[in-house]
Amino acid sequence: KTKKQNGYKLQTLTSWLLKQEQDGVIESELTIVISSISMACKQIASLVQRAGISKLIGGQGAVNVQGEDQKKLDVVSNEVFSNCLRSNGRTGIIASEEEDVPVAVEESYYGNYIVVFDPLDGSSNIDAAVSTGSIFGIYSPNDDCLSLVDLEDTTTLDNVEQRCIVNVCQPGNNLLAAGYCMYSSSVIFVLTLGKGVFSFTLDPMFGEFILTQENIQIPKAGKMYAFNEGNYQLWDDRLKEYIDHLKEPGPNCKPYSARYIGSLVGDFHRTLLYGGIYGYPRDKKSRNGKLRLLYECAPMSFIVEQAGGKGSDGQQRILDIQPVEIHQRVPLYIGSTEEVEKLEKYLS
Ligand code: AHM
Ligand code: MG
Repeated sequence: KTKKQNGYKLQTLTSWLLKQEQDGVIESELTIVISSISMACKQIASLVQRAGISKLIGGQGAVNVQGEDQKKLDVVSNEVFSNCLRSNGRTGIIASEEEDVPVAVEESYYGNYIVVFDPLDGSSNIDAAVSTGSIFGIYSPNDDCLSLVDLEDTTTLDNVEQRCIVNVCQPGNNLLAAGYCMYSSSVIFVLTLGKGVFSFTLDPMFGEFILTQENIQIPKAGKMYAFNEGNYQLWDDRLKEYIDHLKEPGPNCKPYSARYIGSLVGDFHRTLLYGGIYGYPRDKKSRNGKLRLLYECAPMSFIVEQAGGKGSDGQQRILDIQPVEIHQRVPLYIGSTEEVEKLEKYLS
């Protein structure tokens, strides 16, 4: 009887966060930051779902019925994310893929947390209604960094801007929380507070994220690989050998299956649930790969490690890398522990 009753008990993201707060996993202030992010994700989900229809009313580069310029969805998503974070009163600095430099939140609303995010990753998929996602990471301000900056020194960069850059450039090891929201056949919000990985599905009937998976563990190994093989000829020979091995693993072994959406959130989410490996390597043209350390690779690596997997640049743990600039790129290999370790052996 009790079991059946529990089956009907839906837990929302809000009530789950409050429980984490009660259990001492997070501070109440962080709950507010995460709630505002989930609010931004709900708004972006609705924008993404209506993308085709909005285009009919006024295409990009065109003027809509109110006479406003129609903006690209990634620009609008950035505004939605920034506005939610600026108005929560708990965020101090925000850094986005869409902004050249991190920005300080206006003093009246100033808080302590630093939020890094990619508001709409994989947006080239939008026109075909293929999965996209938002990615975020949350840090507390780094006091060591603050003391490095002479706030009286106006001869270098603008003070505020410099303070922001120094504060944001933290290794993934310092992350307090990270997550993503996938806009796909379902809208799924995946979150870690450094104690396991939890997933919430947006219930379109109630407009609430409902807890659907607790303590997600990535399979130790998995026979799916997700790389953009169109770049094969530009890759290092050792990487080519690794990929060739996946296709021809030996006489009695089945080859791996290729799966590639070209949308990090979607490719990562599948890898998290089914196991395998996702990779965006460096190549002859892009010496550091394509993906950004701060708001793509580090949050995803924090999540994968919390699920028992690995995130690597081929040599070292992504979370150990100290960023030197905001939009720094790094090669990324992420997924099941055994698969990432196998790749590291090939590259070493
Ligand atoms: P974006 O931040 O400009 O959207 O680019 C990131 C995306 C990832 O979602 C995806 O994994 C990758 O770029 C795909 O790149 P490619 O088309 O080179 O395979
Ligand atoms: Mg991106």
